[in-house]
Amino acid sequence: MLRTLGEFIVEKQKDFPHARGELSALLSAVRLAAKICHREINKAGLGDIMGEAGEINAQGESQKKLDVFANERFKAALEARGEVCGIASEEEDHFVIFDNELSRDGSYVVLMDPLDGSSNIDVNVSVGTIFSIYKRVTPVGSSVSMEDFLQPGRKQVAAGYVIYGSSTMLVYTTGNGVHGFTYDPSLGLFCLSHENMRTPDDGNIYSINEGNYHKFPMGVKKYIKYCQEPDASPRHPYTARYIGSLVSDFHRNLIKGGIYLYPPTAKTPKGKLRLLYECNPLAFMIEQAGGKASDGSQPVLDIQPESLHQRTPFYVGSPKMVDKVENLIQEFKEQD
Ligand code: P6P
Repeated sequence: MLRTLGEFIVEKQKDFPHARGELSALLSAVRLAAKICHREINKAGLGDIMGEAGEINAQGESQKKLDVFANERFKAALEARGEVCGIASEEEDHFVIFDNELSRDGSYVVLMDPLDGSSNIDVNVSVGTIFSIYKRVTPVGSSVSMEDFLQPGRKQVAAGYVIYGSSTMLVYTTGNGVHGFTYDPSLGLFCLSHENMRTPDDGNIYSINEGNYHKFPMGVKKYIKYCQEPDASPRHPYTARYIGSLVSDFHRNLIKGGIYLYPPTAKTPKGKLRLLYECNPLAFMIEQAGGKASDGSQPVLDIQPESLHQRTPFYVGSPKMVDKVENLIQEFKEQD
């Protein structure tokens, strides 16, 4: 029996704190923006062709980089719903205040990476949107401020991603399990396809850019060699899978079991990934699915953020695999 995202949200509304339709309004904004981005991403190559006549495409719209396009679409959809008083985005240097009658009394803030891995679009590889939702901590009706955005990941009330892959999926949690919806463009509907997703306790897929090997912490080097040992366990040797698109690698490992690692490197001594709108939402989701997410020494969700765009090392996936790499990082940290 087909169950749509809208129906599922209403069904689960009681799970969302202070529910008075807030969850449905928030997630319906994400749903709308996701549909619009799906449409543009799925014809990105054509966009270039249509845009050959200067900067104007066949619809008379100015050609935009898709991550800027996605940022504008999600911002507009969230502002139009009135529940959100401000957003932070990888595409915005500062947080954006929604200063209008409708949004000023909004109780929520949203942080997002509107199109993660957008450089993959040129080579037709999956990309994703990642979002994180908090209840504001400053008084409703006052102007949203930085402290509303710099909350530890443990305080998230909802989080999710959209993966624009062989199919487009919206996967989210409100703290009551992780649920996946597959988009049917012929109906214009997200349909429940993965209810209550759980990640396997252990796995044999490791996802890391081994090109940075020489600059990894010693414990990470030891972990990579452990994965490659032929007979360290019945699962060995592990399989290396690295798409170069965080949401895609995360989604595959969530379903099959595995670990994604982005350690500190020479170029990015704090790691490359952003704490607030990449790591925290995915950490919330993986914990809700029975997995773990660490910065190498503590759960990512416990980090007290200090700035909007701060980075963190990120180890996320099956709990036994995250434990193993954490233990090796701690065991060999004197050699870093
Ligand atoms: P590297 C894409 O730019 C991204 O933010 C993630 O989607 C991806 O996992 C990672 O960076 C890839 O980074 O340094 O391996 O190319």
